[in-house]
Amino acid sequence: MRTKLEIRGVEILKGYLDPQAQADMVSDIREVVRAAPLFSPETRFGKKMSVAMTSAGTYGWYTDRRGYRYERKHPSGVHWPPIPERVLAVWRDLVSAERMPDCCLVNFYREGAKMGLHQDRDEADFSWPVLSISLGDAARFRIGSVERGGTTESVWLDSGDVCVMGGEARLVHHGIDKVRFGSSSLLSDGGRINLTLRVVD
Ligand code: MD6
Ligand code: FE
Repeated sequence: MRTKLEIRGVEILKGYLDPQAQADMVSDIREVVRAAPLFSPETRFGKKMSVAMTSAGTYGWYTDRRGYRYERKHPSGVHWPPIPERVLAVWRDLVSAERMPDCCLVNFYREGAKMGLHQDRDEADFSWPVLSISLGDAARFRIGSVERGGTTESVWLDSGDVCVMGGEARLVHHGIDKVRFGSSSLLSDGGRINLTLRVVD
């Protein structure tokens, strides 16, 4: 069942994708990963991220000691594959049919992976929301404020949930505390995929 939740201006659409739509999207992502293999980059502080990632679209998000940025090519030198049509359809339905996202970042969480509190602010234009799609194991998503520090609230994101971070909430701090590894049967070897769609420039 689809239900809607709002936490600190972040919209969470529980159960947006039904199980068949989730499985179809996983096969789309497997194709993206075949063209642009997952890698675990280093943060600008030189620490290897626990999350593995890749991207689709005109730009891919990238990080190393030179900092966080968008790149037109995968580290192997190939262009990022196109954003799958079924992924774009979610954006079209919930954000806009006029402006498509430039980047679909694919984050893959293996056992023990997490993501610290951060803001999505490497884009040139914050007037567009960031939309995320969760697939596979459940994860505890923490939401803070636009400013650093202060209190936070958390919510469990399950497979098929979609999250829209726009308007006043576009720059709130957020992160993944932990993944309940093996809680979903969508991915045969367990783990969690999160897709984030952004307008970059
Ligand atoms: C994740 N998500 O769910 C990490 N960013 O694995 C994000 O960092 C995120 O879910 C911007 C908007 C929505 C998100
Ligand atoms: Fe983020």
